[in-house]
Amino acid sequence: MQAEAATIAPSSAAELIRNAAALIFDVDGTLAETEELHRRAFNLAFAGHGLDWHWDRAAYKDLLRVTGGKERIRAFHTRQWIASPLSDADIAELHRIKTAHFAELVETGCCPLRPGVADLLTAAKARGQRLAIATTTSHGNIDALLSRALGARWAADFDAIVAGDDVRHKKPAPDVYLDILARLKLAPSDCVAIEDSANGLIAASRASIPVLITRSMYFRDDDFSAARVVLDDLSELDAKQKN
Ligand code: XBP
Ligand code: MG
Repeated sequence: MQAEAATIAPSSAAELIRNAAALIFDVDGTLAETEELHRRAFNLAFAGHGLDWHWDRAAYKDLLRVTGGKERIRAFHTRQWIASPLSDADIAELHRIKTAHFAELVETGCCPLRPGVADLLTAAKARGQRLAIATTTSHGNIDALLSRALGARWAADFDAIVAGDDVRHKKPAPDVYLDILARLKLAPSDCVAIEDSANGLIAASRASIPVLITRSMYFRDDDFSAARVVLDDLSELDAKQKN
């Protein structure tokens, strides 16, 4: 039985968001449901590389416990009983090809922002709140997704952006969140992290940042008991603000 979110009801979620000096957004699963595109991009890269690997949704759900695409490929490779040796350089090249496929898939427009995301970004900017991104994915993937969703000048609205390869340890380590706090020169309690996964919740919590969870496709049944609030998506905030 999963414990419910600890402290506040969704009705106070809007207040938690409004009172923060900065909102720190995760990307994959939070801003957009990108993991299906990542999964397709991995499979296209494997096929193009002559590997008979195919990650179906069940396999990918399990592999998503490993954060970082390169680390995920290595974890899968290690589990293969019979596998041709893959060096770190081989994996980096495979991941580069995967990232190119991901950008092509995003460009088709089939991965819009999740409900409530655009409205929250607009409302936060109007309130003078600062915006940041703390993610495991790459700067290239962030740019592909947000250029398509928010236009070419999307980055001008964000005060700090920290991606997976900017830090030594990816989520659930707190590195990306600690880096954001240092760049914003804010205390953790002045911020709210918006996440979708247990790894993201752990990472932000280790940086002492309160977390709002929006349930996503692959992490719906993760344990979010340490979150301040759990929503199905960010459009619930808008509904709460209207009451
Ligand atoms: C989710 C991840 C990433 C993506 C794949 O990142 O763990 O690894 O699954 O992207 P987030 P890469 O912290 O935004 O939820 O292949 O670029 O790693
Ligand atoms: Mg995520």
